[in-house]
Amino acid sequence: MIKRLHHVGIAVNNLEESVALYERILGVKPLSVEEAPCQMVRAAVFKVGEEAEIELLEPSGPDSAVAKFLEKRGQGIHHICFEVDDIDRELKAMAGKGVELIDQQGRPGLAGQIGFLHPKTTQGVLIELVQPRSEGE
Ligand code: CMX
Repeated sequence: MIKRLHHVGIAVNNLEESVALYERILGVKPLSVEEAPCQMVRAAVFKVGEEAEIELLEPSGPDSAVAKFLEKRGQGIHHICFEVDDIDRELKAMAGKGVELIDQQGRPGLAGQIGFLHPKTTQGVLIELVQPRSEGE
């Protein structure tokens, strides 16, 4: 089951500059700034109200998905992410609905177990699903 919009991922060239901009826009400091080697990014996460987050993503290597995106399209919205209760079940369900999967199964990501749907079958929008880590994980 899809539970809510979890976050919007934004590709940026310079994390420090973008963090300063979003601090001014949102009026809060980021919850975290961290390396995610598995995704080849440095990421800053801001809470937006009670429900959703903004994830600023700076590539940490030239061959990363975010580096390729920046090269082709420049800075901007990179993906949207929905929270699900069971990542493997939801990925399977999406495949059953004819949506092409990038990840056949959940894998570790910034926010928990994640999986991506291919933008070519979602009208040009990269969609991530996340099953957040449970407390203490
Ligand atoms: N949103 C929409 N379309 C995108 C896209 C994005 N974020 N990234 C790439 N595309 C499009 C490209 O524009 C291109 O379209 P055209 O064929 O019409 O030109 C097509 O997808 C292929 O793009 P590409 O540059 O050749 O890139 P790849 O095929 O090598 O990879 C993708 C594209 C989406 C499969 C790859 O970026 C991927 O696997 N993404 C998932 C992982 C990811 O993005 N990780 C970073 C996020 C980190 C995090 O949040 O934790």
